[in-house]
Amino acid sequence: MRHTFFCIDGHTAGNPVRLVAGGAPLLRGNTMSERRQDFLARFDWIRTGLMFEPRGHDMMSGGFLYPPTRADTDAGILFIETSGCLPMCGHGTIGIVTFALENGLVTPRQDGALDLEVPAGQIAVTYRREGERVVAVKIRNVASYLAATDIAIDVPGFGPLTVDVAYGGNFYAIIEPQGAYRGLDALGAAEILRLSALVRERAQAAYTPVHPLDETIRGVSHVLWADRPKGEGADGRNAVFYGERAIDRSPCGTGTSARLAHLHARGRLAVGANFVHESYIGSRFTGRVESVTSIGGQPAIMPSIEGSAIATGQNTIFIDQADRFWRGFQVL
Ligand code: PYC
Repeated sequence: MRHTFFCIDGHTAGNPVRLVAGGAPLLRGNTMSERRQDFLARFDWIRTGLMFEPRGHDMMSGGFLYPPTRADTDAGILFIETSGCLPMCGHGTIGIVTFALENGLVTPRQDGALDLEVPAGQIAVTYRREGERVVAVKIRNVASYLAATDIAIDVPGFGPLTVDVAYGGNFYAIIEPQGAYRGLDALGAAEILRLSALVRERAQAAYTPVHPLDETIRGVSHVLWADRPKGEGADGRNAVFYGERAIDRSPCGTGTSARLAHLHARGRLAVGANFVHESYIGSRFTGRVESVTSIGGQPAIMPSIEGSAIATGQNTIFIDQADRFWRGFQVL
């Protein structure tokens, strides 16, 4: 049996986005969170087939557009990635919205704005066009909060670290420069990849976060190495580790949201202040604490992230069960 998927490939600030514009399975569920569970139970082979080698790679990431489940939204997004189906993905949303609008795959109820459902909740998007191109996408993300502070972990061969855990659509272990961690350039990509898996495992063993409103969102899935800014006009820099071997090439939308919540809760970022966040490769998102709120009784913020994406081509992909590697594989 050969399945065909029509994709628009591209990147947001350097990180890949594969919008699967044709071939999405019909899903059961009254919310995108329920549809996510249904997809994971019945169609995870589509994710692994499209994200893993040989059709994808360690950083591959993307998603599907679905009809909305509510009358007051325009569409739903289901994210797929090497590590699973994320509750929310910022760089993915910027790419999917850009490619969908540029190709007429979604018709906004109001020009310049989209209300979208994602598994983590509802997000509001505004965008700017120049001719045929969408040149900027701003996401008002889900409520984000600092979940735990000062978790002491020991990383063998590296030393002790103190990490905080914050939520911005996924749960992040956040490490600021300290002790043996002297900054991203001193650490380097190979060490970030090697150490992050250990940090995630140890942070997760010490503290397993669970979202107060959706218990399917649980666990430290990402690691954010925070650093001082490098380029002119930036406020901070980061490297986000996800999956088993990926450093986000973008500044990471949910990571930036978690970092904004972290800095705000620590009294280091005011409501209304912009925070220009650089990625490991120097690309940028502009984040902002839009307002304060609470979630499950704990203080939270409403963050926004703005960035842009570029389509690199159309890609018709076969998953053919005659192929020994039809489900994809990872080399770990
Ligand atoms: O932009 O939210 C994001 C993201 C999550 C994992 C990779 N990018």
